[in-house]
Amino acid sequence: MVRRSSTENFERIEPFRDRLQLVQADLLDTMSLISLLEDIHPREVYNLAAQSFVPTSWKQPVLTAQFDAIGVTRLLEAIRLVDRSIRFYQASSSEMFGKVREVPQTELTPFHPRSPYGVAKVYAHYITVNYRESYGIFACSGILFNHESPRRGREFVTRKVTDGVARIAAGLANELQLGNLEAKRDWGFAGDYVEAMWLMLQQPEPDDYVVATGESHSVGELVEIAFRCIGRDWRQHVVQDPALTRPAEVDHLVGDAAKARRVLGWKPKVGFAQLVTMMVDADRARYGTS
Ligand code: F7E
Repeated sequence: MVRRSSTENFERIEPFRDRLQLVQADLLDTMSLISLLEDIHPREVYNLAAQSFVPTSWKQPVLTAQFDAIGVTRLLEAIRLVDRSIRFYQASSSEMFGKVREVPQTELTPFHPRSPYGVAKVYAHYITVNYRESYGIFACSGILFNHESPRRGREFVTRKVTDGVARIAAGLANELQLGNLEAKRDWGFAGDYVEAMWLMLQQPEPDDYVVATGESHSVGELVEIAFRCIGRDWRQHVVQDPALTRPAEVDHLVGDAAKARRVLGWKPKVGFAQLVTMMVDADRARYGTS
């Protein structure tokens, strides 16, 4: 499902466009969701739609809530009205843990979101749980820690770094501006995480799961590994820009995916250094310098 736009923005799904049927509807328009479910009759719905860039959520907090929080209620209402047997996956986020109450974070760790994005995702998580408990809908909330790949948007830190490194290697830039280098994240490979999403909807009972690698690294470590891939010292190129720091930061996230491992039989296959290298290689290939 995609939103209508006068200019298409399908770059990241281009390689498999011929295997997809794209249909139009909008999370801001309940009737469009109802019509779509009636037309398609899906067995499973994966809600990955969101205003997902955390800094923008301070600039557009109401729109973020409309998409990321109320939009989920609209979709669940559409499922309730059209066909309660549709299985539903909600893309919940480790940003819900925010100022963490315990390390590592599990399905039972209390939430303390630090951005309008995180707050909206907490609402979306609980409305998913509530439609499961109220109407018996097979609704699952996957609490996914940061997941990355060469298809990641260039504004997120992993891709910003790997794209920046590839541009420097190609002689197109000399400097990379970043914000907080101390923040730590549990970064995994998106391909592994999508498998966990699918597994959640194949179980006999709906439930909520943390999906994470259990390892955390700082933005500084990410930068160091990425620059090492092109044989450069990051200190010669990285400039810190205070404008890129956030009004309230999430300092340290690390997840415990023991439940996903036990119940779903899931475990990540791609490690952190391998992920960064994969992303640098893909960006270097784009600039023709690999
Ligand atoms: O920031 C720091 C920044 O924007 C990661 C989304 O998919 O994962 C993502 O949220 C860290 C933060 O992702 C820059 O301050 C330093 O501490 O890549 P990010 P995120 O905010 O963790 C979660 C699970 C989601 O659900 C979200 O939708 O990196 N950082 N310097 C920077 N971040 C950015 N973007 N740009 C910098 O220049």
